[in-house]
Amino acid sequence: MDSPYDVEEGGLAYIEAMESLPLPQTRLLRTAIPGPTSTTLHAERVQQVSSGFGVALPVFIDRAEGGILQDVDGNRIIDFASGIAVTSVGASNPLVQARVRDQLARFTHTCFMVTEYDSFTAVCEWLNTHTPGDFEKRTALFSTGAEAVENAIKIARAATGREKILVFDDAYHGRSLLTMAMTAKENPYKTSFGPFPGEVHRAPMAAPLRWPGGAENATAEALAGVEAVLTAQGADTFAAMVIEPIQGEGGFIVPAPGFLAGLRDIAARHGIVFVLDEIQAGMGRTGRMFASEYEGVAGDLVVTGKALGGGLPLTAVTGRVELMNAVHAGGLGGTYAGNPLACAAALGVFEAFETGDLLAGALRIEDTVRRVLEPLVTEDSPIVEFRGRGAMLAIEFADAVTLEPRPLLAAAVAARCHAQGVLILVCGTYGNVIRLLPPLVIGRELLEDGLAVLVQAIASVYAESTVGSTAASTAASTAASAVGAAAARA
Ligand code: PLZ
Repeated sequence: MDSPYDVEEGGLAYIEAMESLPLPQTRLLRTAIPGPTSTTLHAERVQQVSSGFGVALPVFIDRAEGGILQDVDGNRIIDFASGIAVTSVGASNPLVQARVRDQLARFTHTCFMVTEYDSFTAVCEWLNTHTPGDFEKRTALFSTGAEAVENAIKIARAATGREKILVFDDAYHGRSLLTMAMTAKENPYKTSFGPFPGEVHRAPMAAPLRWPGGAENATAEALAGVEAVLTAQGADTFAAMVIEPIQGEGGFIVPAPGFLAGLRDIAARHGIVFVLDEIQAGMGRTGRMFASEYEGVAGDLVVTGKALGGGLPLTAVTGRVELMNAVHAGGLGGTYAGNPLACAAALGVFEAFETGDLLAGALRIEDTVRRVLEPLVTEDSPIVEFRGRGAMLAIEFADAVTLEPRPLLAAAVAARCHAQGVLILVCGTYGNVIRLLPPLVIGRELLEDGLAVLVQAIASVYAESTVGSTAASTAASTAASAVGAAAARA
């Protein structure tokens, strides 16, 4: 199909007609990626935008829908990023669009601290009902994830009268000053931005792959490590313990079984508020509405964001009424906190989950991806682990024997995928993890096409490096069959 930018076919009317059509859910390469228009726009960007902003793929997007990002050169790129786990219901979900359009026509903003609107209450009610935990809850809405995490700390401090915060190795909680201190990775998040707020202490994370005492001992030994930090620092001086139920930026690390429940028990024993940062893993991403459900664990406070607003900035802190109401009146807020357009979008997101089969969709994505990528983890393969849940999945590149991270392999694979029109993101403390975050609404054929490109990219990178021979031949044959399966469907 032609790009809407091919105006010869009928000028503006043609463009408008094209724009009202659904975006075809197939990958299409019309130019190199990035194409000439993106390249020009990127050059202009460099002249205007702070160089502090990086970019994973310097391509400018014209439209996005389902599993496709269509760029300004008319290329159709498979979206394995969802704007970092935001557009789970799709970047043009009609239920989200309809509610936002209606709200836009009525009013854009009042500031909830000035005059009220009931969509704010409705979003809070949904979160109070759907977050894990069979106790009375209240919710506060905010705009960014970092802001919500900071507010969870404010609430925990007000409720406990304590100051300290416990966070974990490989954690990511944001880029504001306090959340930078809570984030583990130095570069790029923290370099040159200190000093940071004090009273942030770090404990071991029960990360199975690299746990020195072996994966089977990770939970018990990490919990002992947590107790040791608390003992050394004074357990009764901690306001909050904050953890991602599956770590996101840190490398899609699924904590060893029982770790989250053990933390909850430790927190309860010491009167520490247990805070789950579900910003990336929550809102259906893992095939359950909240990732902590897999471990049967409820937070005293749970922080949500990203997919909550369906692409509009909306985040929340939800938790026990006695904590949420411990803050003095007027102590929480923000000009844009729970903006009406964002609340309308969230109500559309809830409707999408209630009417669509999206949690099952996330599990189907996991099945398909697991079938293709898990076989690549062989004894001499630099893919040392396939992990994650639902539509939050990753492969880690490292030396098969020493586990020394191989970030250059991950970067090379991502670059080849990008050139073939598949948007892949890298993450991890060592930058050696390829993560997949497709929209939950991605079609199976598109998903398989994207995976075939990924496997082919891995095989071609192996072919040019010194990767073990069985790993290389496994990748090559997996690539051949993945490509074959995708082609058979096309
Ligand atoms: N907590 C678990 O994943 C945001 C950050 C990308 P904000 N993750 C993507 C980047 O490089 O800035 C995130 C998260 C978890 C908190 C946050 C912060 O959310 O909305 O970016 O502030």
